[in-house]
Amino acid sequence: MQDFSRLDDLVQQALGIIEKAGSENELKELKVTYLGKKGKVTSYFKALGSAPAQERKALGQQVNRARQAIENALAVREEAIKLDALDQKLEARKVDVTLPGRPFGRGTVHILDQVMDRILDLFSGLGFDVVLGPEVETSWNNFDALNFPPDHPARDMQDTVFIEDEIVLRTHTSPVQVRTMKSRKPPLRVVCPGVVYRRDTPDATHAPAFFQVEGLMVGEHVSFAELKGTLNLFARKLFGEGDTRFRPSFFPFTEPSAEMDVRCFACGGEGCALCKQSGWIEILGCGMVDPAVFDAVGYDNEKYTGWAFGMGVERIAMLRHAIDDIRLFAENDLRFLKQFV
Ligand code: 2NM
Repeated sequence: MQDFSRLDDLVQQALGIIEKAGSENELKELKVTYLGKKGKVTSYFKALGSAPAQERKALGQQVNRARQAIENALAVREEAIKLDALDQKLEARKVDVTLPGRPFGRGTVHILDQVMDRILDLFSGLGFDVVLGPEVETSWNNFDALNFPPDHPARDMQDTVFIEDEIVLRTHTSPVQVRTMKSRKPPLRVVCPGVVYRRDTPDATHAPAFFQVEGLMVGEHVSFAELKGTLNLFARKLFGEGDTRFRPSFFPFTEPSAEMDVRCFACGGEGCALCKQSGWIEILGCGMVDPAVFDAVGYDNEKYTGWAFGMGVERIAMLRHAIDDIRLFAENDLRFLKQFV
């Protein structure tokens, strides 16, 4: 027979123990101890049957309150234990926001891209569109449309990489201009950057793949004076305020054709190793587009004239930065690349 007068003491004792429980497992055991089938509080429920009938209701309510109090205490303690565990977990992997960041190894823009970007920026500023095209080309786009005669030495397998009979790796970016002329009407101004391929044995000044920028302007009354004015402006922006000169030259796709030189920026024209004692440095080839090219792309060559130019980006970068071997650009040696940040 249970002594109901001791139930309150039992509850007080239980609350004290639950308060000090350190784990969820301990709580589970305490729940069994007090509220389980053979639990200490449960035994009071069992004893109600033999209590005097007139007291049974009040005693029943007392036991219910006891159970409720213990259930509440268990729930409160369980919540507290869970929060403690979370706190410990967070504390264990606390982030110290005052630590300096881990150094982030940043790359640098490749020197060829830097030079290319400057060249393209200058021409963009003059209203030229930047146009790209494929590196695998038809020989028609690469040679025929550009007025290369059928027996021209550049068409030889010695000089050009052939993919198939009439398919080549482009030897210049001029085929991009051919494509542009076939798809647009004059007037137009475009610059075409990209890789080109030639069958050369690599040495300090030759690479089998290198970068070019070519430019083309077509319209009515477009003259050699604009060619000179534009390219002079370009050379002064890139190489400084020195003189320039144009020497007669030859290209299949231009007539007349010229080679453009700038005053040697190393010696000022006195003569030195860089300019091979000439006082001048060659930077690009250019000329008035041959009417045969306009014929090939379907432009009226009585109505339209144009001029074009082409330059090797490696060569410009080598001159500007005193680099003496073209192979350095493709070797990915960070000691070389990091010099041009
Ligand atoms: C050069 C020199 C001179 C040139 C010509 C053309 C085209 F497609 F309009 F005919 N594109 N590029 C050209 C002219 C390229 O490179 C030394």
